Amino acid sequence: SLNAEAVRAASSAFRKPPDFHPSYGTAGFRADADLLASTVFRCGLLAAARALLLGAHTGLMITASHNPVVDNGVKMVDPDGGMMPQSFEPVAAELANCANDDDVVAVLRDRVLGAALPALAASASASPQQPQHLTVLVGHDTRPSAPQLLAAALSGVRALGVRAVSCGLVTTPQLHFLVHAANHGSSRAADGPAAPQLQLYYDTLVGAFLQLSQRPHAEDLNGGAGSGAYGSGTAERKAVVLYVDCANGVGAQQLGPLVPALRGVGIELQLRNTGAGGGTLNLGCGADYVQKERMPPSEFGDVPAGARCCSLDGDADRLVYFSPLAAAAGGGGGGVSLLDGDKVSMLAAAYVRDLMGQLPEEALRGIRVCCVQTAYANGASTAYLRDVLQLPAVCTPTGVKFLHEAAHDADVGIYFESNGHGTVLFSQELLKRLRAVDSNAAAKELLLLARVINQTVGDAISGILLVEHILRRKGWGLPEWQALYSDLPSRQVKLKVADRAIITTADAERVCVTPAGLQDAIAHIVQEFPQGRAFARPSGTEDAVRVYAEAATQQAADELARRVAQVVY
Ligand code: 16G
Ligand code: ZN
Repeated sequence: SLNAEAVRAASSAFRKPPDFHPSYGTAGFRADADLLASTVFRCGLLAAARALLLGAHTGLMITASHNPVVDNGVKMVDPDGGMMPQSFEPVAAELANCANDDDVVAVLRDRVLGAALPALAASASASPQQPQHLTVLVGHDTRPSAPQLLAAALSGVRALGVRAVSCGLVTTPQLHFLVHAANHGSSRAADGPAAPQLQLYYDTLVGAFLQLSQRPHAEDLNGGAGSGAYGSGTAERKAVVLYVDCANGVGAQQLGPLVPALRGVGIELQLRNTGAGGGTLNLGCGADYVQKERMPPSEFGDVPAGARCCSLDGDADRLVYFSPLAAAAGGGGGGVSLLDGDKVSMLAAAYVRDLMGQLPEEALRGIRVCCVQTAYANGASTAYLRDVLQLPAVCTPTGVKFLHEAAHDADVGIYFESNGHGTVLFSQELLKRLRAVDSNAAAKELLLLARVINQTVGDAISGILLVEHILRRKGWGLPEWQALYSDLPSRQVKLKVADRAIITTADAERVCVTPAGLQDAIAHIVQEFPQGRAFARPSGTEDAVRVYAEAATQQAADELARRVAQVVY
């Protein structure tokens, strides 16, 4: 069982800074990279322990996503490619906070492995993955602190006698995909994930996308009126140029294989902020910057107004589209016309709904389509969903783990946060039904879409393929997509407060429960603003309280945010 001596010895090389008290935030541990070696080492132990407990391969991703380059972080990936269950987070935090090596051993033995290890050993021969075949896959982004933290992660995994494999530089969604693939083996994965199988990732996503590109419009095939615009093959289509802001992150390299593949079907990717130009990760670029600042990123100075552009974050799990606006007379920055996660979500929802409408009734019986949003979803998108698409909507707290879980409850679960993180999940039951009627063109298209769309976690690369496919099918550019609905003007404010924990919320963060009286005060202000909506919530990633407000005009939204911030403060 647990080799306490080996764990203690390995642990002694990764001391926790005495004043550092890591907490498991919305998406794992995140902090200044210099503080994190012990945390990442212990996450290595934990990922290995979970592999032993579950008898399956697990993963670790070293990244701090859209945060500054000096930060880093670590996320745990479970055998199904999803995130570690929330019930395990307190134990992870406890392990990360141990003051010394003996405590690390004790928490690992008593709180993590517990009585399960002997039981597991007894059943090992019946288990599909014997302990010696278990692997923890470790990936990282482009941060300079990655090599040192990678070494800590590998050391943690190996201290429990589990094999550790570095997947090298990968996007977060690629790592999730690889872990899933390792466990849900194609023949290539059968011998264990010794060589990371990124090729499988590209074959799945891009392969399905290319098949979709070559197919005529489903409506045409099913005998509908159709526009005929796509029925005549790909040859005479005019090439689309898509400028991609890679945030000087890992997406730049990982988008590489897409460039020739997409060129072949008339989509020309122009990669910017690839890191080659000397730019800094997430600085003045990336999805978070574009979405929050509403400005074109660096290296976009020569991109014409109205051009089709998109922006990834540092680990390529977020995607927003935008197009630069013409600069104001006098040379002021022109801002952008933004198509955020809500717009991606509604585009996907509208399209999925169309296709579902073309399925035979027996495929649809009892099948549920649902859109998952957070309080940040623009009110106009929620109204569009309800009034135009007439699809059920669910609101969850901020954080992918909540949206993902809710989306899993439906047969098609469409979830995106406004900040661009999200995906579309298809249930096994629906896939089975679709396969049974796959002479139906819409069914075939949905089956291919389920392969284009990363089923484990939101994925910017997969998102680009999804959006480009739908736009092509509809014959739309960004203006037509933007015109699905008009966003209500909104404003976000970040407040530094003494203790953000005094604010607690309910109803998916839309209502403040404490401090007493705050919600009444907010509600009182909101009612003064036509189409007004506002909420305050403690950040899950920073020591701050965030205020969101939307209203009929930008001026009103700004004013509403200011007034709400005042009562929070
Ligand atoms: C993290 C979350 C993101 C969420 C954001 C909120 C994941 C993978 N990422 O980036 O979903 O929107 O935190 O940050 O879950 P906040 O709590 O500071 O507003
Ligand atoms: Zn990210």
